This record gives sequence, structure tokens and C-alpha cells, in this order.
Amino acid sequence: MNIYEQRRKKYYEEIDGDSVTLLFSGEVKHKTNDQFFPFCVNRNFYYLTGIDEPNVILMMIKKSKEETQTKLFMRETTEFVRQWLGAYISKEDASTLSNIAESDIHFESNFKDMVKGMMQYGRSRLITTPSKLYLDLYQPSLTLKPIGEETFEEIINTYKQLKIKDANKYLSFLRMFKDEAEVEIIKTAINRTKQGLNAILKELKHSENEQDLASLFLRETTMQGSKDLAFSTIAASGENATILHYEQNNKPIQKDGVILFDLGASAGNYSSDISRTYPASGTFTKRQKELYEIVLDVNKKAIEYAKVGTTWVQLNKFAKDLLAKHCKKIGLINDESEISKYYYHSIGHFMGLDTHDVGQYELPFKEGMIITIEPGLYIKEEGIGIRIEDDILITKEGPVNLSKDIIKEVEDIEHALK
Ligand SMILES: [Mn+2]
Repeated sequence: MNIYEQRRKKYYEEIDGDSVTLLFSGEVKHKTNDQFFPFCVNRNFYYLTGIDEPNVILMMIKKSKEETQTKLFMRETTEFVRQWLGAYISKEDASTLSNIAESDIHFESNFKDMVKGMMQYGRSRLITTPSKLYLDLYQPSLTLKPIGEETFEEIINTYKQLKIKDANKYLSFLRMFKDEAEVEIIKTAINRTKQGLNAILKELKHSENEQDLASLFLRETTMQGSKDLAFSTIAASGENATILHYEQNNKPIQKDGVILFDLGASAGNYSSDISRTYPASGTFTKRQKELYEIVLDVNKKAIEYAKVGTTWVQLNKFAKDLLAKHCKKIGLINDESEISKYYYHSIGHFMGLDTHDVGQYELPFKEGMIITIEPGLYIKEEGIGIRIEDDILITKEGPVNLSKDIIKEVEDIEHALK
């Protein structure tokens, strides 16, 4: 049983019987004229199959706990496709990846007939005529409906007796708990990010513009094997760092300021998400160091605080209170309630197939969760923004900092910038 089959088994255990689940891998989105955006696979589909390919349907039929049937429907490679795009995934490869028997993998042209058979009792060898239809209801509706969704729409309209249920509810729960394979792939993504940041550290002193460093990160992580970035890089010099989602990365680097990087390489569709803040000149000024050490202290203590049983509410309060205490001590604020002026986001989020991963934020931390911890301070009037973010695995033995090898101590950063 491979990991995808294990995950399907867990999903089958969670959902109702007499049901069918349909998940669509997604389609290549049109960009302009004859160009298309790079394909981004539906995360729930990928989680259950390991297949990173457009226009594939996963069908999961459940009669009872013991009786389930899993099928795939995919595109057939034509000679034209072979010459212009390259072959689509073969049934054999899809079977090897997903551990779904080759005999249960069909071409998409068979899909409608298969559904018809399933809905007409006795007309097929499928195990049940389901009364419930699980769909990934997370996706917002699109004006241009992908083929798969169109097909599902027809099913919904034709078989009104099917009660629509949300597959995402169960999948986002399962996806909170990372298995060993997921932890390993996330470690790979983090290591690529580390290499990218090392490249930045090497070039920072000689760089003139934010884009020099953002492009350097892309180059280095691409060379490391990252197919694309986990999210748009933020390389924000000086005051730009006080804008949380600053993505222009096109301003001159202020030589006497600090520069904030929030970035992440990917690996096998999994994310990493790291923030580091470096002095552009190579050395922190006294004031920059004072503020940096505050954020670093909160980063470290919040990581230690993230144990099994801790809630997001508790972790948020812990970090915010500690930041406020430090800031009051240095006279940045007079009252601890004023901290929201300089720290205006929450402490972190789940991370996995999505950078801001799905999950239930009201649950206390449990073993296997991966979260980010990212305190920051943003002081517009001083033209400075600092954030230090690490990726943390929650274990019974305590929090494990998966990005501990990415330097963040003042001395280490200054040494690396020399
Ligand atoms: Mn983050």
C-alpha cells in the first residue's frame, strides 16, 4: 500500500457509505491568445493520487467500510498531442504512482457511461448506486468552467437524488497531519530555500535593487530543482517591508537599511515559507540590532511554546504579549495595547501542499502538524520592517524547527555578509 492508497483509505474511513466522491485535477488556464498559465494541480486530488496532470478525474465509490472502488479517468494521447505537447501520463504510469489498478483506469470518454451505469442499478459491475455525491466544494465557481466541473455539473443536474456533500471538509482535516513522506519533501523545499538565501547573502552587499535579489533567489532555487516558487517572493528594502504583501521587488536597496525577505521554494508541490531580515550594508546599526533581537527572541520563544495541546489563540497571545513587553521596555510604545501599530498580522499558519495550508485553526496542536512561526515588527516612521519566520513540525517530544539550519543570529548573518 503506497502513501496515496493509505490516504485514500483514511478518507474512505471518514466519509459516509453509499456515496461517490469525484475530484478533478484541474485544467490548464488560458492566459492570452495561444498561451496558457503553468498548470497547478488541485491539491486534494494530488494528495490522494500523486498525479500531477490536468484533466484527470478521481472517482471513489464507497458502499460500506469494506466495499470501495477507486477509478481514474484521463486523457488519451493522440499523435498531434505527442508531437506538439508530449504524451500525457500513461495508464501504466498513473497506476504506478497512485496504486490504482490499471484495470480501473479509463479514458475520459468512458466517464459519462460509467456514471450512467452507476446510477442505474444492475447495469454495471460497480458496487452501489450512491445516494451521496462528495465534491471538492472549496473551489470558488469560475466563469469559464473546466471540463471536469462541467461534467460534474451535468451529473448534479441529471441525478438530483444525489445529496451533495463536501469532500474538502475531510481532506483538509487529513491534510493537517503530515506523514513521513510529506515531512521529507517539505525538508527538501526548505533546503532549497536555504540555498537561495545563501546566494542572496553572498550578493547582498553588491546589489543595487530588490529585483537583483528576488531574481537571484528564483535562479538558485530553480537550479536546485524547484519547479516553481511556493509563493511570490517578497524582497522589501527599508520602508517597503512595512507593507505585508509587497511583491513589486523593483526599488533601489537602501544601503543603510535592512531588507526583509519572505520567500519559499517548492518540492513536489509542497511549500516552504521562510522570512529573514538582513542589513544591506553588511552590519546592523545599534537600533536595527535592538529591534532585530526583539523579533528574534519572540521567534525563538514562540517556537518553544508550540507544543502538542497549544492552541493558535494561545500562541498568538503569547507572541504578541512578549513583543509588546519588549517594545515597551525600549520605549517604542508606552502601553502594551499599542503593539498593534507595529505588529499587525498573526503569528503563523499551517503549511503543506498550500503555503497557507488548509486546516482547522480551532484545534489544539497535534503531532504531525507543520506550522510557521513568524513574528515581526514594522515601524514605518523609522523605515524598517523585520520578520523572522521558521517552519515547525509539532511532535510529542516537542516542536522541531525544520528550518533551524537557515541562519538567523546577528553574528552569523554579519559573518555571512562579510
Ligand atoms: Mn508565512
